[in-house]
Amino acid sequence: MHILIGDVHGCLSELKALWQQLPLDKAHAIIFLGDLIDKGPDTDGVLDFVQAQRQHWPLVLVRGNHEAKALRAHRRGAPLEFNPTPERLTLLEQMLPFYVFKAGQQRCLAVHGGIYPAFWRHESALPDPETEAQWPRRLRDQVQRFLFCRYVNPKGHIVALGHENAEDHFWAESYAGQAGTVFFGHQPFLNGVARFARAYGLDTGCVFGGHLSAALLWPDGQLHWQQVPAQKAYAAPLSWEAPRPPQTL
Ligand SMILES: [Mn+2]
Repeated sequence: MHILIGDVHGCLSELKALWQQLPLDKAHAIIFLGDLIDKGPDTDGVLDFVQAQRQHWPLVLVRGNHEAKALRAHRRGAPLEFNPTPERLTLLEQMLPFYVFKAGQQRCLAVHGGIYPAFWRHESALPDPETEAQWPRRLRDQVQRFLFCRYVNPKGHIVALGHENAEDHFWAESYAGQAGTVFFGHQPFLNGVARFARAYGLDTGCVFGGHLSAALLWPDGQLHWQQVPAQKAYAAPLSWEAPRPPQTL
């Protein structure tokens, strides 16, 4: 089984509560979809908790835009929303740009934001995420956009935050399944897990007072959900985070 967990954003109490409900087993991969950090009450605690659990369980950490931003900020000496100990920075640096896996016969992709349609104009397949350091610059730039992907224009390019127009759409609405079934975070869906034809949005806005959600994906393709309500709204959503509700199934 694969267990996928949406954006934690420093919500340590909710993460610990969710953890209690998961069928933890060394044979089950647990995949975090990125944005473990920032906005919420205890990023330090979340990073230390994840680091500790990594010693016991097979964890996969997918990078979010907040982790990418924090690493960039740290490199130029800017302050972060958490105390950047060497252990916490190493954890962030080891996060993958995305993760490809198989659930039975089903091809799946775990990614923080999503895949914009124009990506497939240059590439026929996803590269190996483990070799990111050796990718050409162009490919790294293209994949970096997966971490930020929300709305796309009719040409399939990502629309800058707050600049969505009527002709633009949420990427998952038109995703044709080129990389298999996608599990993603990044876009908060406060009414619960978002189901698209070939993609599931697992950021259910815990830090905004929603839920922390996990998907339990069985090898036969069955999907179950585990959710923990937020103890409170720790942050207010920025207006651009829900420009208009994407069209889910
Ligand atoms: Mn994000």
